[in-house]
Amino acid sequence: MADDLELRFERTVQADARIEPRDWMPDGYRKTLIRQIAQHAHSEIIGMQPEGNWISRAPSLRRKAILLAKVQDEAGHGLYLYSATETLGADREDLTLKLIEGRQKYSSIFNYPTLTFADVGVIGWLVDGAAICNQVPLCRTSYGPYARAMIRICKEESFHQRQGYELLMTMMRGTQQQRDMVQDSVNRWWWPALMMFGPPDSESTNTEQSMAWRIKRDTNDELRQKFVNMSVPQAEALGVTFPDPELRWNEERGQYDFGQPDWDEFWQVVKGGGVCNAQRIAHRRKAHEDGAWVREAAAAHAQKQAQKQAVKEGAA
Ligand code: FAQ
Repeated sequence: MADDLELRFERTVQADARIEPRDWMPDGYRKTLIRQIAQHAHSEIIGMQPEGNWISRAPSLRRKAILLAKVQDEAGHGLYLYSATETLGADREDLTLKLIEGRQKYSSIFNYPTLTFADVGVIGWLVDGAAICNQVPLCRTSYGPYARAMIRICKEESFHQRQGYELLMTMMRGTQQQRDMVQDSVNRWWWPALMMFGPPDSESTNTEQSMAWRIKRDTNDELRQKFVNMSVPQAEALGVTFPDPELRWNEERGQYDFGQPDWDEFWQVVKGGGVCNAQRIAHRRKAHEDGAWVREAAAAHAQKQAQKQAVKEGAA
């Protein structure tokens, strides 16, 4: 019986069909999905902070409205993803506690500060750009609810990327000071954006198994290369450069060669030692604590509704 279930699971995965919440799945598959989807959800929620920092100081009403909508979209992405973890038996409250107690990770990228408004554009272009590169293949991930959430998320991320690029094009057509702000921002975000794809394949602990289960469809290095290939022509069109002396077209490979990010810095940020880690978690913790009364009110309302329903059914 157990063998039959395992065989059916393997066949479904190999046929590129979807595993659904009520299907049998190996424990490791369930755990891996909860780990990855929860980290992804936490990233969307913590990822609201760096850009949220600029909502009250956006340079025009138009830019403020765009930024507000983008940050709200990220909240929505977090919620779709928490819902996907719930289909696997995870508890949202428990995941939130794991995040604020530092027991679950979120993307390293959100531990860097946003120093100027150009950072809003560069996050849209490079951070959402890297997210899209990573997430488009996840629309074909083997777990149905995650794959379906990713389709919607990718559509919205692609709008985010374009709004970032449009903001940067506007700044590049402005004054020399604005162009300098854009270049400075690109210099600060380029390497952290490359780190978003995770450690080099040789150091990645999860890739092999995740690819065998078709949760991940590409390795970290493959996606990083794709992102570099995609970003260089965009930088040229914009009129900025990337801070990498090793970056050059390799005719033989038909791809760009590029240098490696500082992996010691990456691990330090992942372990909580980045510039903004403590601030991001403290902010999330406060928002969670401040929202306790809303959750209590919602739970009390749900309980009351259930009681009313029970009385109604008893009377019928
Ligand atoms: N940061 O074995 P691997 C967004 C950890 S996009 C922190 O290679 P895996 C949109 C990894 O968890 C950002 N930790 O791991 C947005 C593992 O530790 P563990 C979120 C990282 O899972 C834009 C260890 O290192 N996107 O939010 C990072 O196979 C703008 C070894 O690594 C996703 O999460 C990192 N960068 O591959 C929002 C996409 N990289 O868990 C607002 C879905 C690795 O064993 C504004 N996730 N680690 O303790 C994935 O595709 C994968 O999980 C990877 C990592 C590619 C991130």
